[in-house]
Amino acid sequence: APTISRHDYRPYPYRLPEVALQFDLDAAQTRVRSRLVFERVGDENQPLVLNGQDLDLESLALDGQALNASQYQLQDEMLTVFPKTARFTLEITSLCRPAQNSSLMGLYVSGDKLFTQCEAEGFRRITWFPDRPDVMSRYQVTLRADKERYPLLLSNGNRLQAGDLPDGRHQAVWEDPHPKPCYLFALVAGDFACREQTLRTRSGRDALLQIYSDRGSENKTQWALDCLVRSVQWDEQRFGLELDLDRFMVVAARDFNMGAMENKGLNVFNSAYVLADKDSATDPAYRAIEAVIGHEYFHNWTGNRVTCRDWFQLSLKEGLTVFRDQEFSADMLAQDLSGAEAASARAVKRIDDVSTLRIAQFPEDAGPMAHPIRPESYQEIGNFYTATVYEKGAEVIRMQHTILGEAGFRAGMDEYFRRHDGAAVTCDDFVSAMESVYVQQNPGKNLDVFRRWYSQAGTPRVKVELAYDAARKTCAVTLSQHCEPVGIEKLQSPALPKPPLHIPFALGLLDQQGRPLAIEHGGRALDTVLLELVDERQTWEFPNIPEKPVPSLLRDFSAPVIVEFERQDAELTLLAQHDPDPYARWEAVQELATRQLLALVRAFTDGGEPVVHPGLADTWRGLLRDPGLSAAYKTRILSQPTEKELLEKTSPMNPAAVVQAGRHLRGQLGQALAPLWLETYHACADDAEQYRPDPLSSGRRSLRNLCLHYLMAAAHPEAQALAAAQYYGAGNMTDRMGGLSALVHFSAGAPSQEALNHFYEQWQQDPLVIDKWFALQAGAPGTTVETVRALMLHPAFSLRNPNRARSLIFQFCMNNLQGVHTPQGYEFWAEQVMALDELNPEIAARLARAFDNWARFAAPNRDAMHDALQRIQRHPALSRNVAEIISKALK
Ligand code: B3K
Ligand code: ZN
Repeated sequence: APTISRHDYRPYPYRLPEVALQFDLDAAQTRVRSRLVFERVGDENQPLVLNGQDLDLESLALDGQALNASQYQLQDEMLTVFPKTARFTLEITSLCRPAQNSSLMGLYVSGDKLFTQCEAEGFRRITWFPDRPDVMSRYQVTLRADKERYPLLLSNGNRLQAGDLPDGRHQAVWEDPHPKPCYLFALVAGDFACREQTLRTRSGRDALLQIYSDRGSENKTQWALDCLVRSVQWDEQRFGLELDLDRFMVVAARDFNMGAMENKGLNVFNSAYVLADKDSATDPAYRAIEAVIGHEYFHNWTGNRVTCRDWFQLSLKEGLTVFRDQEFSADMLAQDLSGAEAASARAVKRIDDVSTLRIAQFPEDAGPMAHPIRPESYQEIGNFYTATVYEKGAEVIRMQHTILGEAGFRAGMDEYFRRHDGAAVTCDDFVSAMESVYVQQNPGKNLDVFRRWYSQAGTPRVKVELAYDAARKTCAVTLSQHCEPVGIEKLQSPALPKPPLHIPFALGLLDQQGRPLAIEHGGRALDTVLLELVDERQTWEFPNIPEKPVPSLLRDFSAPVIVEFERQDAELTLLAQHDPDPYARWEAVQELATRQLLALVRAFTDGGEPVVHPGLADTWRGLLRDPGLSAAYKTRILSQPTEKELLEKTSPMNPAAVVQAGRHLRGQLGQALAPLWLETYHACADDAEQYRPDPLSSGRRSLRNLCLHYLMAAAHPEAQALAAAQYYGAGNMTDRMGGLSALVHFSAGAPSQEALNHFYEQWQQDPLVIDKWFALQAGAPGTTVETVRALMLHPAFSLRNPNRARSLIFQFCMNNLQGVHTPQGYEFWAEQVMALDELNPEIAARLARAFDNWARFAAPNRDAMHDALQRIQRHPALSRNVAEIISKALK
């Protein structure tokens, strides 16, 4: 497949201000008539090139004159016509086949309904069109369909008219007043339940907010609607951004490739991010719904009002919108709190986001798919909806927020909208808007060095050196940065030296008793200073430091980097007890646990004695007892680093030893603190009937489930009975899953199987709950390829439903290290990638990335993974999506 390069961007030679579409909807065959009025921008005689995929062309007319086959070119998914005038009308009639479209891009069938997904390049599966984000048009859309089968016909904007047609058909006409690129187009047809409310926006307009779901699910949409209301209000309060529509619709779809899609005024959601009630959704699912509802709503300004010029700019909208949804979630957690309590509540969200970044993005940035947040090239854009573009992209926005401060960032956002509202722009345009504020704050400086974050891949390392001068009472802090070549950078020879980045590094200093020391910096005395590292190496000297300090580094994870600093466990223990920055305190505990786990990995690899340092249990005990810490925070700080994070730190990678080490430490910590786990378990019990998904009670539920896991890991005599009682007696899904997961993870055999059977019987009608049932088994320690193959034969399994495929196949291949890292595991994975690729290339390509890091494993695993990759590569009919992933992995 051809490689598309960022530098090859050329503006489209035509404007397309008005688009009229008419759909005769039918699952087997849908007829689309489009009427497009083009206006030439540049030189004469420029051919008009339209994209199309899996379409039949029925007719084509230019200014009312039918064109015959000699008057246009139709080849390689491109339709070319040769207009003679500067302004002309093109009328196209084409056919597409939704029922045969298993890719879930374009117009497709889910259950008995019709949905569209157009981002990034799905519109070309609906009709011939300039399928690129810099062509923005006003749409008028007429939908016609059988009235009984499709009683509800939705598209973007406002419904102008609706009425009956002959033969049991009906129609609806929609008009979207806002110009948009075609990737934001949507239509939905079918029978739905609706929950709605009107909301007065800050300028006093009434907007109708609606959540559509399958009939029978309407009792599960109140939370999503509440989240939508809070999203609208939050964007007004924090960013001064108001809803610009009379109605805002969210529709839940059972079959959906990603989380959700921000189509203008008509968001289509994976039902997993809409439906929730206490009996079927866990606390994290409630939080995820809040985040995704917020995310898609916030796109209305960051993405839709101001959109991307081309797909290389994807992080312009995604990084920024992830940052906004992260802040929204943090603000919701800290609602009604102040001071240290609010900071700690926000830190819980920050810790979760940093963990996601480290688990998903750091490995990506070190592997064959490494790319800058603004990629330089791609073969298939669908492969670049990555943790780098989204999560690292959000960190790059967050650094700008950190550097400018809240008020400065807000001023930069205001400037961004002032300059670019209604336009399709670049990442550079965003930084320039922020820079207009930065130069006011820092005369003579600019963000040139900062801009390199957009063009450099890899996770930078920041080395910290500390020199204390007891005589002068000064402390000198030296930071130096380094970033190894990654991915394709390594193939360039000679490897280009990577210039330094602009890294905001937040630092605190504690005395030897753990009390904060005031740091004099920039004429002020502060607990935390923000050092702006812009050179390869810089030193800052702080006066009046009375004793040798203990540094607290990269507070609040102020930059997406790896910190290198040599220090004793005792210093980490001090930070674990006293660091007033809740993120850095958590990080110190993670570092202690990681050191312990790596020592265990070495012991299990070399056959040494697996010794657990008693000091670690003491630290754990102190934290568990600390009355000043919230339950939600305790759950994070007392959780071991994940197997995946640990695996990244072994060389060569040794999954078996990593799994063994994790299990050993969990058992030891479980035993050492058994009475305290038990006491905390009971202390966290709530009246389950009073369920609310609020931060405090969900924090208690999460800590209670953590206690149960440690008790099970310790094989505590009461644990099994507690788990069973919790499972069978649960009053909400969080408690129920906690009990079931404890049984399935730690008690092989009858109790676990009985509970699983019971669970299936109870919940078989609810697909989202059955997804959890598959996922739990796919991730369980005893699960092998045989187990998974048997589960695939279960009548409830289907490869066609992405949620189901993710719950079983992805969960096993990507998260069950013990189960998958065998020759049979790799073979199974290759088989499933190829099977999925025939149905849904986008989903297949995600699974194809499971062993991106194969080259870092030891010999037998590495060779077997390599064989499996080659097997996929030899497959005769790979999609462009999977072909790109596999060829990069094998380079
Ligand atoms: N913008 C969508 C991405 C969908 C792309 C799928 N190929 C989801 C989101 O980030 O909000
Ligand atoms: Zn998004």
